[in-house]
Amino acid sequence: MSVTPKIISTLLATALAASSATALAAPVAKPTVAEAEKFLADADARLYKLNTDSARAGWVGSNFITDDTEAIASFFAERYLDATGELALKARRYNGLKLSADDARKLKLLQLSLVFADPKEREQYATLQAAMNGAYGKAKYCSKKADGSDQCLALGEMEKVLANSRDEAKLKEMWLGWHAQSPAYKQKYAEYVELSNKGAKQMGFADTGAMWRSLYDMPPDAFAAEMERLWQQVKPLYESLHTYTRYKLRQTYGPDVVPLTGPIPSHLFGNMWAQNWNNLYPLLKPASGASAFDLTKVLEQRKTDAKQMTQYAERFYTSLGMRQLPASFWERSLLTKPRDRDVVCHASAWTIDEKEDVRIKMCITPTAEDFTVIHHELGHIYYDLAYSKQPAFLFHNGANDGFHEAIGDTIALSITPDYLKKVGLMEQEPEKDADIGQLLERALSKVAILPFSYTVDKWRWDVYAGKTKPADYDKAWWALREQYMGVKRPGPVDSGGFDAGAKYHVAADVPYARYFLADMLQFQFHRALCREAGYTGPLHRCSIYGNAKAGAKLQQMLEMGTSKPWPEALKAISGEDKIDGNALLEYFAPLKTWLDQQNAAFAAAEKK
Ligand code: X8Z
Ligand code: ZN
Repeated sequence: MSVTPKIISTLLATALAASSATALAAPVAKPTVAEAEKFLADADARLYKLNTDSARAGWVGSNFITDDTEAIASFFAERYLDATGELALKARRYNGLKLSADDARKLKLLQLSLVFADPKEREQYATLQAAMNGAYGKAKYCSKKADGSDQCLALGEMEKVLANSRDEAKLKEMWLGWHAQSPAYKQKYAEYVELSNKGAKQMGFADTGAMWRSLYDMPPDAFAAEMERLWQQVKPLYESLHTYTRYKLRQTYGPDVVPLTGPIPSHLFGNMWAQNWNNLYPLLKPASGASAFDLTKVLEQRKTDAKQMTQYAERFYTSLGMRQLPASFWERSLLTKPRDRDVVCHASAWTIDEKEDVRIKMCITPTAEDFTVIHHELGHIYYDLAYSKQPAFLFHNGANDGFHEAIGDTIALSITPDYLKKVGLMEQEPEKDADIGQLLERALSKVAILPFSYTVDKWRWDVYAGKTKPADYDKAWWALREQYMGVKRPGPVDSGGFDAGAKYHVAADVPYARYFLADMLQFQFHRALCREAGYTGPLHRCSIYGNAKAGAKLQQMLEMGTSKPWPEALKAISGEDKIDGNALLEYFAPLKTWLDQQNAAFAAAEKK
């Protein structure tokens, strides 16, 4: 399933046609196993067909944002919702029958859907979703230049300033400029939340947040407790990184901008959402033990184009024994930002027909960050291709959504200096003492994101539960950012604001806990695949590039799709059956020791 329709199919569904409501009300005989089997086979075939139509329309809607394509995308999304809702209700009839394990799982998956009793509400829900997606893709910050002319900047341009500038006033302007766009669709979001909750309640969930938390083969409360357990495991590492970053930011921006205690202003982290601090590496790198190598510089100097960037990633997967990407991938993907039209640039992976027609949509630039993101996106694609062998469409999905997000990141953990040397991107011999620098750079994306990826949905769970009302959206958002991330808004918090909506996944209603889980899982996968490859050294130096044995192990799990509960998939690759932060902590252990030493020295110096 492609990223977008997958969300629709598993999470958001749907409508109850009036006719099926009537049919359900009539007394019916107890169904047989044979009837259930036929129902499931028919449902699978019907959803498969509708999914293809909806994926195609969604692709066009995100690639050419106009009122017409938005209407077409929402039309097909709605038809899909209609079917998933109807089938979710009908599926209840077969609960309690003695079915095969596969069929019992299909029956359960079918019932994880929204159900709209009123077709008008379903239509409104799909319309709002397409409209918010379009609004996010089109949003621009416009200001007057010195000569009086208007200058309008798209998100990508503002992100570039945040990544590279150290001019505090400029950073603040970009940050506030982007966050001034989302209030335009705040009202729509609030309405959408109400509708979505109605759909979740029809299906017996407390609200949409509870339905999201039910997607992990455990009760929703148990899932929330798991998330908290995982956060507590990794929190000390985050705190060490945050403390070290504070000292370095104080040196750069001064004590008036960066306080000694309390939250740090959010616009100083090199990223619009302060979720990835990679761009701060030049400020933060160790005085010794830092690699002089700069991948962005090499990619720029060589004028590496978007297709070549993608080919580097493809070659990693084929080195593991996986297939080449189909020719249609290269013909149909969008790899660069078009000059003449609005598109949703946020990277995504799609499968249109659940077979060979796979594509990505990404505005690739020659940077180290995009080099990683392209490996991430192809992870989705290779997962899609692998589980397309599952006969049932209902099993065409990741073991859970965290698995889907973790595959490409697992591969990207193997982008080590040795690997870059092997593929000719690094000319000199990799330094042997650059471990701390390398680990710090990784931590700036993998550790920095942890409280962010935990709390995006913590915020939404409360919004969907009705605990956070629209007038308090920003108050609650910033309370979480301050408490967990230690960052604050670079300006007053306003009851009319909608800062959460400045994040793609909120505007497009894509759940986010998946990235938190993926952060843990990718280190578990990496450790398991390195072991499979016979590697015994420190985890951060391991690259599985070219190792067919590790590739086969990964492929075997990918082919399972969502046919089994996720602990079985995790067992197949790692022997473990719990998502756990210990592999991540093991990977970063040398860095944790180093950070704590640095922080102790900084604290002593502050005291003097
Ligand atoms: O959205 C993404 C991917 C597409 S699934 C590019 N990521 C999250 C984000 O950008 O917020 C990857 C890491 C977190
Ligand atoms: Zn992804």
